[in-house]
Amino acid sequence: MARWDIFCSVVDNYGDIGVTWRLARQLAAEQGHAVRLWVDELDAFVRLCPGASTSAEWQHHSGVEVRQWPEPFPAVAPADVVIEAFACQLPPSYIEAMTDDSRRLWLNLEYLSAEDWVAGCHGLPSPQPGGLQKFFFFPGFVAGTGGLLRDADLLTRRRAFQADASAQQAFLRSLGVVREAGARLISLFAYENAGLAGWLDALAADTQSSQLLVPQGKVLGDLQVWLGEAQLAPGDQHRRGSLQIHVLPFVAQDDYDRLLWCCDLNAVRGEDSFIRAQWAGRPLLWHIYPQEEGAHWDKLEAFLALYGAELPSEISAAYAALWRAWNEGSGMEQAWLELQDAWPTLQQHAERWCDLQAARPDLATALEQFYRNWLSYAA
Ligand code: TRH
Repeated sequence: MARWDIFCSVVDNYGDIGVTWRLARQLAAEQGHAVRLWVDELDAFVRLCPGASTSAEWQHHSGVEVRQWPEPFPAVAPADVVIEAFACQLPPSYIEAMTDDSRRLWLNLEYLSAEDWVAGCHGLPSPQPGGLQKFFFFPGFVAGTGGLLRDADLLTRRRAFQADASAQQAFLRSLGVVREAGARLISLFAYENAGLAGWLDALAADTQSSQLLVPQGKVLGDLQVWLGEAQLAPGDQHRRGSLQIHVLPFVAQDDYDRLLWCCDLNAVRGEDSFIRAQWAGRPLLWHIYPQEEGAHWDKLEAFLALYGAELPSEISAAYAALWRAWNEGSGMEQAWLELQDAWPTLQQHAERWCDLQAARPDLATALEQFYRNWLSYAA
């Protein structure tokens, strides 16, 4: 057992804390490490872990010691492995204390990208003042990267749940949703998106009925406008043509997995929900986190190229067109209609893709291996 410190600065939204909280739990539960998760914004943490406190200096959940990251930073002994998530700046006093042991490993856990350059940068060292070295650890979809976060029993639990209609029904009922016979179930988690109206028009006019499940979040504003409603709240339901809309509360992180597992299509965003939708084994629609100067488009295209490589070319092109329309915020109606015959193929492909990714070491296992290699090198 080693001591691991993970530092999380909540920049925006829930992705930073979503990823680090998941990683911390996995390192504790599966690798048996003593994990401290330092968080500068506990409000975001509590949304994912509703039993937690927004103000406790320290608290324990799921085998992890969750610490408030205070300013000034207290004098603590640094852990054996130190992870700064997404290039957050470690406290200077902590860095200074890290110089006492050359076997300590310092990692910067980077954002996920399917771009080619990632494998070339994964694991590279960066010399730091005081004789320290920091290593870049990149998640990724291909050999030579750090892999994806995936709990050991995730796919077993997911498949058991998807094979159990009454468990799904009970879960959906707990959210106030009764599944209509023959309806397509879609979850919607996205940033503000001007493309929503066109998609909803298409769903409402469709011959097949759909139920759209929308947890509270940024996209509700566009939904309100489309519905012509002043204010939407969890529990609200609205019908327009073939489309039934259910507004849900923002659920705990494990329940969000169950929601994804129930649905035939998941619209997701950011980094963490994007990965969870892939593990759900169902088609997905990604609203990528927009970056300055459009840098996110390269990431989107890199993923589409990888994901679509084994699909028939016309289906891959139509699927990519839908993702581009969603991220451009226009053209959804047409892009959606052009994909209608492709769903059986996309469904099969989603499972195949999930299996392909699951055949690779997960991120926590890859981190553990990296640490062991480092120890043998540093010895
Ligand atoms: O919240 P996000 O938009 O976070 C983003 C991204 O991570 C992005 O890469 C990063 O740069 C930016 O923040 C700062 O999307 P993401 O990553 O999907 O995180 C959402 C988390 O919220 C994820 O862990 C799933 C969780 N979630 C719930 O627990 N319950 C819910 O009801 C919903 C909708 C999400």
